[in-house]
Amino acid sequence: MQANITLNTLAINNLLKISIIKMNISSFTLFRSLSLALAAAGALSGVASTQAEIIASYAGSLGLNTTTGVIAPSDWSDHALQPSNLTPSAGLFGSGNQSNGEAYYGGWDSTLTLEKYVSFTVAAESGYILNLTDFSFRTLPRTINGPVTSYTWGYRVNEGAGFGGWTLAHIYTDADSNYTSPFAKPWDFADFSTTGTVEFGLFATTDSAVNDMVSVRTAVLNGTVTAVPEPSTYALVGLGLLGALVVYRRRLSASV
Ligand SMILES: [Ca+2]
Repeated sequence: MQANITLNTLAINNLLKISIIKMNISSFTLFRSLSLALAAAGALSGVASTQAEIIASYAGSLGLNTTTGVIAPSDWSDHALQPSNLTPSAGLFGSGNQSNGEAYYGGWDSTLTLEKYVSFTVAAESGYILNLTDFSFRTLPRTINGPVTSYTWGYRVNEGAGFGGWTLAHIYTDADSNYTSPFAKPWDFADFSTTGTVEFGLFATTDSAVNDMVSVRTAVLNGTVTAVPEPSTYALVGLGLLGALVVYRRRLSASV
């Protein structure tokens, strides 16, 4: 962050020097106005380069309700509101095992249906924006009653009741079924930013027995949370440039 600002400062300072020489103006007022604009621009450029961090994290070993399968968030970002619990929708049922850190969800169908999912929501605090980059999901290679045939995760923004609006990613199929240890499956979706409420949901299919269970060990959403630049910051840049223009025009008329 500091390096970017320093580079910008050098570049703009050089531009300033060249401009001042060309205009043959050595006004401190001009320099002060442009410096003010530069400082505000520096503040803006610093906003976008926050380190990547965990936006929301769930683990069956932490915060698991073993009779419902609901998992409370174990970690979330500064300036994000506390994410909701990871919760099965109507039509599914959940349970869990605290000793191996797994939540179990049943009630799936043999084909994907948008009415059944396990999901959580997350949003930024007022004045902040979520910049979401990737997601990972960890499950256990065990079958309870019957095999899970696919895992699909999706996200949607500002959706209330209803089952639409999902951007889905099929992240596991039978082709991966030879695994022998717990696995994490990353989902590197196209980065996006929003001040809205984002819901992440798991959709699964099983080989048709209603009691087949999906296990969830962890679910982690990554990105950054950054401040929405305040209008006053933009206003400061504008004022600085306006001041420089006024001085420049005065000098021009004075020199005629
Ligand atoms: Ca990404």
